[in-house]
Amino acid sequence: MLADQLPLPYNEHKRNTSMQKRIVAHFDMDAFFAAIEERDNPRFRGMPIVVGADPQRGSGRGVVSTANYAARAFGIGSAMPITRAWKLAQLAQQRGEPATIFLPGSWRRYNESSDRIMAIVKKLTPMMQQRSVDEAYADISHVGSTEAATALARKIKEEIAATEKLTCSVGIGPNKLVAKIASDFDKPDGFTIVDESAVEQFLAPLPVRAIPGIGPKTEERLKEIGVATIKDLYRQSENDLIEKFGSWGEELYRKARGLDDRPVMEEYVRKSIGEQQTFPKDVSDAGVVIQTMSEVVRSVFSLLQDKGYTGARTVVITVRFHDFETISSMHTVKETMVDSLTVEREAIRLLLPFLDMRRNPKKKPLRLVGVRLEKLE
Ligand code: TTP
Ligand code: MG
Repeated sequence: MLADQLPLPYNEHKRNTSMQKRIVAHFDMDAFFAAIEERDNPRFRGMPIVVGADPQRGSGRGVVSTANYAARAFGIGSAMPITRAWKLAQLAQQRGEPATIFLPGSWRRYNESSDRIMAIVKKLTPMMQQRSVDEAYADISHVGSTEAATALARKIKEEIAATEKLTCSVGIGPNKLVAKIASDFDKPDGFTIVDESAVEQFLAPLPVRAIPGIGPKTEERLKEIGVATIKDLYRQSENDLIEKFGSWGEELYRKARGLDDRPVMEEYVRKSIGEQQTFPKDVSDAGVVIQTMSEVVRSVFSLLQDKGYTGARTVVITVRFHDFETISSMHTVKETMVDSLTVEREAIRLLLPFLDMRRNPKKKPLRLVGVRLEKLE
């Protein structure tokens, strides 16, 4: 009865769980940005590639966006400081490995590729939800069996490979949680099917970090109570977990059992476009900061036009000080801003207080500025 009053996606979901077996697929592109670079630059094929900040021969700032699997073999990975990646690449080269190629990355190409991939998934499985630039869930319960789900997911994987010349890893499970863990299980180019009856067996030997949401902090705290694998986590009582982690403990208890009833649904995706720029050195000179902000705005605005938008109504600026304190400030205007100069003016107006006593009384140098445009038209 209550179900009748719930919004449609919940009704859908209720029906799926009560009348038929629920089957969810998760697709995750392999080394996405780096794979695109490898595809688009035949001379780089097979070589270790890192996409991210400029390493400046070891004195660069910023982080690795991603590395292909050849570079991961050297220990390089996402979010690592670029200086460390450079060092690891140097060490590998000294061991006789090939030189690693560092690339700045090109969001435009990555977005275009992402759009085409998502369109393929959507065409073949309308009940899909994009999770990030290179990941999507699809509820494919309607096919009725794990075998049929496997065939459909294979078809999607093959179509992505044929049209986009990129591989992805696929996970199939009774819900989003298990599907996601499964897609991660055998990367790259993997295809992992976990039937409802095999969930606990599949999860048991995996490290707790395999559960999305468990990062280094939770991992460390779980270690304190002797929990390293999902099997160890499974053995904890719900009360003990709640005592230690509060409501997060309750979730951990469910996750260890592979339980998850979040529906696959198209989220309201907030459309926004943004970029940021880390200074080569921390900057105190207001002129330099303003100049850089203008450049970032121009670049973001041209990206916006390339994506087919005419303008935006909201400007969000971000500043990061040398000590990593990061602050955003935003403004929404009544009339859509349809030229770069208007956006620039707004962005700089928002920026100025961070360059004087108003919001920067200690005169802290800046490390980074960024701009994001929202309410796109
Ligand atoms: P991921 O899917 O996390 O990573 P990946 O596709 O590079 O590698 P994997 O084979 O393990 O899936 O992220 C997708 C893209 O998002 C990635 O190619 C680059 C970008 N990204 C960042 O820019 N910074 C980050 O910290 C992470 C994790 C990803
Ligand atoms: Mg990926």
